[in-house]
Amino acid sequence: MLAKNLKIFDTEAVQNFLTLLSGLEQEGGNPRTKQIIHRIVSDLFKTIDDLDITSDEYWAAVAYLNELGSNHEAGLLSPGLGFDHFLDMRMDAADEALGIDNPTPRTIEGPLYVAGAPESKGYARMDDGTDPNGHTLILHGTIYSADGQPMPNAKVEIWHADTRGFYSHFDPTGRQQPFNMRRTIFTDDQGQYRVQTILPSGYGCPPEGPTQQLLNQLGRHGNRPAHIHYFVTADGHRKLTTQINVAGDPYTYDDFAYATREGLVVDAIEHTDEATIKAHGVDGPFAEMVFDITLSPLVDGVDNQVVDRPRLQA
Ligand code: MBD
Ligand code: FE
Repeated sequence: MLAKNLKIFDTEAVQNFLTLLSGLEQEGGNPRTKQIIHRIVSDLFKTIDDLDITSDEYWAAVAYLNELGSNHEAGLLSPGLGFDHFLDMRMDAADEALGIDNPTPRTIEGPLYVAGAPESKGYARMDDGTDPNGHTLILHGTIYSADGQPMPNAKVEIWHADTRGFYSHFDPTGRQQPFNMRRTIFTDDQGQYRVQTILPSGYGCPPEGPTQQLLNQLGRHGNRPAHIHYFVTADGHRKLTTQINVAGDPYTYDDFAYATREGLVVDAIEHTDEATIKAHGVDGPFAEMVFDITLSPLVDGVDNQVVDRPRLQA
């Protein structure tokens, strides 16, 4: 056991060591990487010093990172520790500084998008009809340009979970077909999109996984409210990444991923009368959600906030 209050961070030896290990005195490599590594390793050395992190604690953390990676949960711990929402807060602040309004707020993408979903015009059926607890949902809306005009041919990508909270391609039971409840709809001549699907359930982190293990240490749960993800892409506008929450879910305002925002909580209206059921071409009582979206314009002709991250391409 080392003596308490032993502080070496500010010594010349440690500061020189940080410069050395970050490659700052080497010719080759990437300057940006050197800058970031120097800062992060410095902050962690300082944390070890300040909090008297023990060797046992340090090596537990190394084992934890290995487990996080081998379980493919780095992208799950990230929103759980608020990094995804923090990046949104920074984009919001950048917009505010530029005087840019986002009538439809952005919110986090999450780790479960898959590129390559089936495409259609105006309308799509999203679910394959096999979820035994599925309650029919009709979800529709209009995409508006920044100046308030309906936008035909906007690309609306929608993805969501089934009634167990599982997503296709990531379903631990392997029960779902590829692209179940993942569709790309191009808006019709009136700028409208419309899908028939089922109401999703909320998501819960894998209970035995490393993300949930850490959340347990923090005294936190790992649940998300029922939600539906969107990417919206259209000419002359910035790509919008957002989600809607189904109103009334117990986790709507207690999301472990901090994605809920004002303007993104949408009522699911129940319809039971025969005429309405017939008019919507469904075979029984159903829920309806309406979500209109207004995009923000390009900044000096470019999308200054588009996010390029590794994504599964199935
Ligand atoms: C999800 O479905 C999700 O959207 C996020 C952000 C994290 C975990 C699961
Ligand atoms: Fe999700």
